[in-house]
Amino acid sequence: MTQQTAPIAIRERTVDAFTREFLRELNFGQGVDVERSSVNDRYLALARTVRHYLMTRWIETLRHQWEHQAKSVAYLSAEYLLGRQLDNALLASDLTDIARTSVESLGIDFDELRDAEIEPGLGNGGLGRLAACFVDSLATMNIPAVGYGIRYEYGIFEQTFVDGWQVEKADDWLRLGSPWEFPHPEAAVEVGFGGTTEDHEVDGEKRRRWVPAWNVLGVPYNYMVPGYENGRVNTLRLWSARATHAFDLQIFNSGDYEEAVRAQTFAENISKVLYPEDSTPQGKELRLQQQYFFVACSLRDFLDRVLLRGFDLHNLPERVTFQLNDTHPVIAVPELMRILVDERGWKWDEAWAVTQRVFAYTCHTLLPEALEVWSVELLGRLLPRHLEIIYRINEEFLEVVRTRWPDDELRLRRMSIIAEHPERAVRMAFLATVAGVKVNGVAELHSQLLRDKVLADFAELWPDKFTNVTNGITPRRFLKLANPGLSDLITEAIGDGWVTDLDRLEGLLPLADDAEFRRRFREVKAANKLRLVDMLAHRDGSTIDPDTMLDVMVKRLHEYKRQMLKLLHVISLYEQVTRGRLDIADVTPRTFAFGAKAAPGYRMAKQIIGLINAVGRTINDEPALEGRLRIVFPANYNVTLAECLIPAADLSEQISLAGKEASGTGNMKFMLNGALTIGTDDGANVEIRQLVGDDNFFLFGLDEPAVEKVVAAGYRPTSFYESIPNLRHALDLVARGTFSGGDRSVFEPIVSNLLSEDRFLVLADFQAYVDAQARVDVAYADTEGWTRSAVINVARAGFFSSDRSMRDYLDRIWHARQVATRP
Ligand code: B1N
Repeated sequence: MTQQTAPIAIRERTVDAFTREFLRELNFGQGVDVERSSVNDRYLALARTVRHYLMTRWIETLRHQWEHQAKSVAYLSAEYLLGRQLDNALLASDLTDIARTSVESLGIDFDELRDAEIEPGLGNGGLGRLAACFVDSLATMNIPAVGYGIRYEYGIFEQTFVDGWQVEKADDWLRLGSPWEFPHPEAAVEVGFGGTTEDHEVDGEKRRRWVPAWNVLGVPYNYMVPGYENGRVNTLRLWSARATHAFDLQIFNSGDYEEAVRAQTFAENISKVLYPEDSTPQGKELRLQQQYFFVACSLRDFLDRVLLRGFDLHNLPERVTFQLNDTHPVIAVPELMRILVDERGWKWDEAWAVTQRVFAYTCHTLLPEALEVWSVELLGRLLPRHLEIIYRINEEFLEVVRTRWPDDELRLRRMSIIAEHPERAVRMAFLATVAGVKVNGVAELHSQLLRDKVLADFAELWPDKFTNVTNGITPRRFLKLANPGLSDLITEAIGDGWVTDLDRLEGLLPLADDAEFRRRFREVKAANKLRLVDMLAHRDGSTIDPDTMLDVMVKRLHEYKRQMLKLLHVISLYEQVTRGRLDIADVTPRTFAFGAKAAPGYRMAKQIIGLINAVGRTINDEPALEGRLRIVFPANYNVTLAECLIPAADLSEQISLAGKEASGTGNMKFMLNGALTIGTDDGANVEIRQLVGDDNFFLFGLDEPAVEKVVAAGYRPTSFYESIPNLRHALDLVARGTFSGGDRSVFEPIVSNLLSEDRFLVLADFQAYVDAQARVDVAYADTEGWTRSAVINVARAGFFSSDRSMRDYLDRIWHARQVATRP
């Protein structure tokens, strides 16, 4: 290669220079002048202008990474729930003020441009948002890292309500153009599917190889991941599927035009749409295609890069850790084996020794139905060579088990990577555990339960393999961007170091006792509520009263998260007031906010959404409750809405059944923004409570051992129905059709489920929850005491920075080092 030239100089950071660049983008990029430009023209021009400022840094980062060949982290994730990019790019490059002044000097409304951005919703919920927080932290901490994933053409569906029922609309997020991506068709890679395996000879040696039946092209799209004011820009590389030309032509030449088009459609379907299942993946063929597609592209991409430098792949563990974000990318394990053994002719043991040292696995669940398995039939059809490799990995693994525990057939069957019932299937979590250097859970309790229950046999075999890394959230997006009022107040009090060193929030602790600080803290909260009122009015036409307590439950709809528990509490209040058993004057005025998408095929979840909206219609129309109790359920909860809703919240609902929520990350976002939590001893709630203390957290409900006991003893929900009158009255109201125009059948499945099975012990925890809500009311009535607790929550939230999570991954799993971009 010839000598490298320096990237063009960083652009002048002045309003004039910015304006020139912006106008140039409008004129030459969009082909319009200012007067005739649409909001979208202006948004695109603004985005591209900001992009230019980051470009030099990006090129420098890449060059530096190339020159130093330091150990990198390759984060493999099927989901990245990024949220809007413009604000974050402006923040990272410290251009917000310049951009605003510039755009406004042209008579353009800056905020209107920010609002024009459609957020890339390439994830379902917590798992995808976590990946987005992690890449932000890695860039901010100067860690050489690349995120790999899928560029879905349609992200998480847009939720609408029709008569209160969820109706999904396709999320065509690319429709107005996407200024943040850089396609690289010239760097496309080919991925095979289907076909057969066979023996062949290379230099007199017998080898196995895979002969795929068809190929698909993976086109990389690069996205900038700017670090916060540190001059570093990492890369997120998302793959888009295309048909290979060779393949098209072959069929086309045979005269079968329709078949050629069909093949094209097949290929492009692979990255067409995100599966909208959170926590409970369906074993769909296309999903496995997606997983293999992005993982094969990513491995090839990474290996090609290091090989260009004449790198010896035997040293791969010194060069990279592939972090597996849940089991979705686990097919990477047999893929790497295939590359090393089949393509490069390595001995099996040699290849396994390397493979075992480059992967690490993060588990995100405890629900048995969420553990991915792929039927042997499907795997064998789609990836026949990979199935053979998995069989061999399993054979050798079971030998290890046999040596350790001779004559323990039961254990062998329990631990086998291949399940035999109800059908032969590959247990991806087991494969990941066998192959990974480390296996981590995402909160202390979760990691403990992984060791003790879900993966207990493996923990007995390899105790040192298991570790914990508690999740985190990026303070850049979830405090600095989302809550400018609180950010400014904090910075005024303790300086701005907290943005990259969140433990500094501890400095706020003494201010919890400072009446003037508390007053200003409340002022910020009140202003955030007004901002929310405004947003909801524009977005959904809904009205809320900013003078009431804002009690929020936002997260995916799942029975284990127990939106029903909160709803029963609301129904019970309504029932007691309208029946005259409770004086409305004694009820703390509250706005109950819900936000939740249900997986389109999850019927019970959709029923619950229908019920929340139905109850909302009834109580919001009830004159006796006017100004006191109200439900709001804005449709299409997403990152953008979270950024407005969370800073306004007073009370954070984290009420999953203990032992079911792996971690939760919404809980951390509320805490960081000064909401108090009502919650069970579950996931990261446990750690939140330890940090803020019992006086500043409303704990209720069964803990995990108690849940186990209740279930083991034969849980009978009816006993609670019978013995708790308020619970009975609330459920009866639903059963009688009060919220469905007298039609009893509409919500019957919810009622009968709660009364017969109630898998997640809603009824068992009802009374404890209601009692805890009474404690909330008492605490809220003491305004100064409440604010004090809220400040303590913020002050103690430093631990939940995703920067800390990254440090833990570095120390416990990756052992990569920070590398300054500029020496
Ligand atoms: O991952 C989050 C945790 O904070 C949550 O507690 C956990 O529920 C969530 C299949 C998942 N676990 N599993 C998924 C997502 C999509 C999918 O197709 C499973 N999401 C979680 C971050 O650790």
